Amino acid sequence: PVSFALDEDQRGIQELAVKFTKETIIPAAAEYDRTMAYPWPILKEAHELGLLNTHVPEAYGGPELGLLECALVSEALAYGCTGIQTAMEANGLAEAPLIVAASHDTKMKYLGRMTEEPLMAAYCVTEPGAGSDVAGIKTKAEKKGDKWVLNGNKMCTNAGHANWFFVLAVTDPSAPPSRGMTGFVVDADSDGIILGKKEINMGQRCSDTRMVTFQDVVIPEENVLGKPGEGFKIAMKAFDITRPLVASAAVGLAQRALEEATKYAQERKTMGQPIINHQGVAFMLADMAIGAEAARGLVWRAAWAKDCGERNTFYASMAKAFASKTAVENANLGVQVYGGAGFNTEMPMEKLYRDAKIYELYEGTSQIQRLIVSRNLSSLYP
Ligand code: CO8
Ligand code: FAD
Repeated sequence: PVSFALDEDQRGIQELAVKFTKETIIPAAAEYDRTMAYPWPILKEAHELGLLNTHVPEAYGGPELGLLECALVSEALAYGCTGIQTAMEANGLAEAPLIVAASHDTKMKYLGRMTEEPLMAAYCVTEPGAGSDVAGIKTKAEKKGDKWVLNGNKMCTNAGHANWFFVLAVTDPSAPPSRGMTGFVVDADSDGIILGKKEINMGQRCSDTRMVTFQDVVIPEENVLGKPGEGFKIAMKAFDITRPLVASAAVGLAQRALEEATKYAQERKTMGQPIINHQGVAFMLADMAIGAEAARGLVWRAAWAKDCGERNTFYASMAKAFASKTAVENANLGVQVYGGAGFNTEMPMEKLYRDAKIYELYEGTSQIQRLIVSRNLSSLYP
């Protein structure tokens, strides 16, 4: 039966994440934003509580939560700080290709260690010359004897703190991209890995984005995920897991903006009234509430489809596009409700405004989500 009521286990994990956000993330968020320091102490605590690596299967020490449960966690954490949550979610993204395609031994080795210790990992697909166009990546890996040799540049989250990388590389330039690329797990301490400087971003500033250069990095054959040539599809299938979660984080930000703005509108007075009594302000709040609720509904739809074992690409892209737009709109309206105070760095809305924009960019831009949605339409409605 279809139900919006969460069961006891779902409420339990949601409450755990909400409590952690309230007690640990929210008090620290502004300072991490200011210093841009990587939030290690918070990540360690989250690991201890089981809030990191939430979709890692039980066989490898993880909680093996369904995607809907992972979405509840993502929304709750992102409500507190999307910079910190992005660092956490980037682990989930790096792990997703392994969950999709790695052998038992590879999962045991690389997912197992993530659950044993508070370690971070990174998903390396984007390059300076190719982001939306994954088929256009240039990083290549060549088979030499029983090893692979990797060369190229990637741009990714968590790079400076990763224990290992998922890397997508061209292995057969003569094949079409969807059959000529291979996914690898690469240990971060391998020779030939050069880390670039931390990028200074508009928002989510404690999250670590940087270039990684692979120069003749030697990878053992057992670190190939699936079979050579399957990498492009593995990278895409990973997004079916993670786009609903990134969308869910955008909902967390949208919800935070709504709640902060609603509180402020009841306190702030103009023309002898709390501003919430002015219809012009109340309608902005109403739009924010409609957006957050609708976006959450799409996230749950996308997560539910995956949990039912269906291909959810279509809904994952809808959820990602809509929730990102909602995050940006709610942050914008939130600043408007705050008036001049919304522009002040000591008020929460300014950070939400800066943090929101990335949702329309990473994990596939809003244009790419529309491309994916639109490509499904003619077969759905012939
Ligand atoms: N599942 C299975 N197969 C798939 C899927 C899928 N989801 N998607 C595509 N395929 C298959 C197709 O069926 C096709 O198969 P075949 O060749 O057998 O017919 C093949 O793959 C090629 O597909 P397309 O023809 O659709 O390939 P295109 O090159 O035309 O287009 C996209 C593909 C959709 C444009 C693709 O390149 C894309 O998704 N681009 C966006 C890239 C992206 O999202 N990058 C994000 C990088 S990660 C990131 O930003 C991390 C952010 C921070 C992390 C922290 C989280 C909070
Ligand atoms: P481009 O692909 O150059 O796009 C430029 C513009 O053109 C965009 O508006 C885009 O929507 C539009 N466009 C492009 N192609 C089309 C089309 N066919 N139709 C319509 N419009 C189109 N990548 C990773 O692999 N791993 C990570 O961990 C990661 N983390 C990131 C963290 C941050 C903070 C940032 C900023 C980026 C990160 N990325 C990561 C990269 C991110 O996924 C890409 O920036 C994103 O996919 C867009 O690619 P691009 O920047 O090359 O833009």
